Amino acid sequence: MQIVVFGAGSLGSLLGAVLAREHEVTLVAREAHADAVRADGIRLEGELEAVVHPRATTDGAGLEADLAVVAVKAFDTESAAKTLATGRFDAVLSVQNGMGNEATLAESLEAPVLSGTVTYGAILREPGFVECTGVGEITLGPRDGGRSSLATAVGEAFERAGLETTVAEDMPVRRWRKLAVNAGINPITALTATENGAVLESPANAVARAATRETARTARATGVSLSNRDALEAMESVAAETRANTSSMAQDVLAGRRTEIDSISGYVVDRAAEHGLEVPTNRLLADLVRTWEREHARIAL
Ligand code: KPL
Repeated sequence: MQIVVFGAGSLGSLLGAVLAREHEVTLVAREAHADAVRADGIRLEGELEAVVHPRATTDGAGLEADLAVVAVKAFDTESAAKTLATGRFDAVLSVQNGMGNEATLAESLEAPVLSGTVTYGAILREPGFVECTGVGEITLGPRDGGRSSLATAVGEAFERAGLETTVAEDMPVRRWRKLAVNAGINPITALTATENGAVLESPANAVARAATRETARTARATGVSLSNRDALEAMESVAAETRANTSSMAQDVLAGRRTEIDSISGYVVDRAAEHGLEVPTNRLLADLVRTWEREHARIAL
């Protein structure tokens, strides 16, 4: 299968490297990373090991492939969608954090947009070098739920490359469950510069649980059946399984980069407001991370 991976940060580079063991992969990456990949390939270390030689480019315009995997930060989705629209793909799969990305992609693209969640851990250590900090699972399917032969074909292609993949018919609830996990773990670990396991300990645990419960309540208000217990179990089991990992938002803060707070806690606040719900913990966490961004993030907001 020909696959373009759009956005070669930590997760995109990990997926691109693993997929390149079996498929013809092109990475759309920043200049230093693309140069390193063209010169020496990608070195994958940690829980998965390989050296692979995918194509790499900084210019995502006009590309054609069977599949585009979108792994850009949530706030870059709109511009990625415009660039992707200049190319041709049979399917597009978003593996991004946060909510609303698939809808943004679908507005600009004719190809069917699949939704994905990923629990693999990754850190891009330097251009051309990505560490797998945890083998997890990819779940993918049609963004509105149900079956599709396209999702099955993508799932099989991922499995052939050695990625643990489940094809699901209930992506809306899975996306909200992932959002509840991210709302519980990401802002707290970013604000306190701790690893994921910190949210299992007092006093952070009570805050993480409150943010997770509020997210589940908001999901139910939008018509998605996610119980508090299901969301809390998911948040705490991911935190336990990835105890020693640095969340993507904590990585962003440590690197002085803009975070995905708007599409995680900010998304919960906005959807809750539409349904007349108060979500004070998500509101506070969003406000604090945005305060950090205004003072420290190196890019213009
Ligand atoms: O998705 C994640 C992230 O870091 O963004 C979690 C689930 C928290 C794993 O680190």
